[in-house]
Amino acid sequence: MRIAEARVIVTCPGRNFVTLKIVTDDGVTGVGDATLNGRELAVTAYLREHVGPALIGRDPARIEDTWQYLYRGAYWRRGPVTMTAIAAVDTALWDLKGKVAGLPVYQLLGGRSRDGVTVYGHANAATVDEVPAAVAVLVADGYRAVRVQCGIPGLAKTYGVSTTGDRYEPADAAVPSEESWSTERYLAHVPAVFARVRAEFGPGLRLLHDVHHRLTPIEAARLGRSLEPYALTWMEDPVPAELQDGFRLIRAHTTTPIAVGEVFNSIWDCEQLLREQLIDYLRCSVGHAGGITHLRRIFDLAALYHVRSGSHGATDLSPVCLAAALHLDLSIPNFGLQEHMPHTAETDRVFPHAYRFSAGLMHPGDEPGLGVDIDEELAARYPYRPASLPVNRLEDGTLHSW
Ligand code: GCO
Ligand code: MG
Repeated sequence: MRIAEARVIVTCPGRNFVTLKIVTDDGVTGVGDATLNGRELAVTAYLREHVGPALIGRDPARIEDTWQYLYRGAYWRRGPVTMTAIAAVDTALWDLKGKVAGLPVYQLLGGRSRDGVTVYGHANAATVDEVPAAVAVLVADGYRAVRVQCGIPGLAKTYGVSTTGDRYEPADAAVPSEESWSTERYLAHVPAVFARVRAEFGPGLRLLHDVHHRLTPIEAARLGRSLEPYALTWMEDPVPAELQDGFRLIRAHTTTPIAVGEVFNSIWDCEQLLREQLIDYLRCSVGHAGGITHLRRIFDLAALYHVRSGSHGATDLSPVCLAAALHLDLSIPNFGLQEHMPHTAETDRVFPHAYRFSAGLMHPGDEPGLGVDIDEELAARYPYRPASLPVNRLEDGTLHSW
């Protein structure tokens, strides 16, 4: 069996997705997610122009060899565009291998280590008074873990909180829209949000919060300490993670667990944070961190340091990525939590899938391969629409991390 075609499909059923479909000369197919939010066409071109032609005629069974071929073969290593493209190929080859073997991918990865994958949902509200109702909706749906984001008094827009009442989808304009930020207003506000949620929902519910890379290490240390009474499962991306030594400072001051990694794309981005035990959960995704092959390697390294997985699962990762994540989550020993932001009905129709949610847990299903596909005819009805992520400025106009 040989690879005969590597087709890149771009579609926008409400938001943009890039999907790679690998087809063999026997007609077997495999799919991989190649979506990089706000930079979709860069990965599309990388796949169409550089990766696709090199795949034709290769043996699809050689997943590891193909990974090494694309990683070492480019000479230019790492980076989100390259690693998302490699991830798409890798994911598609695992899907294909599962179909050839007649087994779901989690069986190829060693079988299941748990009954289901615990996922967390998003509760977003404009004001503290509206937070309990937003959390209650998720609890009623069966979620056992909830991420809470709340509007900040004095700021027009806040990360994670929709201003239209619709689902939160940050890539909202072709040219980046602008948001504003105040660390002072934020730090003064967040503890009250969690005080309220804990008081209303008691100790059993797992609570999470995403800082979205906006603080300095000492500010993050203060936030972590102020949240200790509310026993969060994690405080996510407290600081931009380029300066990894900075996490020592946060760690020295707080026992609030830390989750990092949704913008990481390689094991080398994680290595110091893991080796020095500076974090508790690793948020790398199948789609952005080199596929199932590389992410499993990353999670194996994490396991040595008591770090658990907490994979990114926002709506900009397609149902193909979510399916792949669930197979990995089900199989690895050091699974922690999986993010789950349900896709729109339009997206679910474009990507028919076997995975399911029940009582706070997800399961990838038992279809051979990943159990997800793309309906190409339907996908063609939703043409690509340019959409960028926002930028963020302090109240005096200084550009800040978004
Ligand atoms: C999360 C993330 C997302 C990102 C988005 C960017 O924790 O789910 O922070 O909300 O902002 O995926 O593309
Ligand atoms: Mg995040």
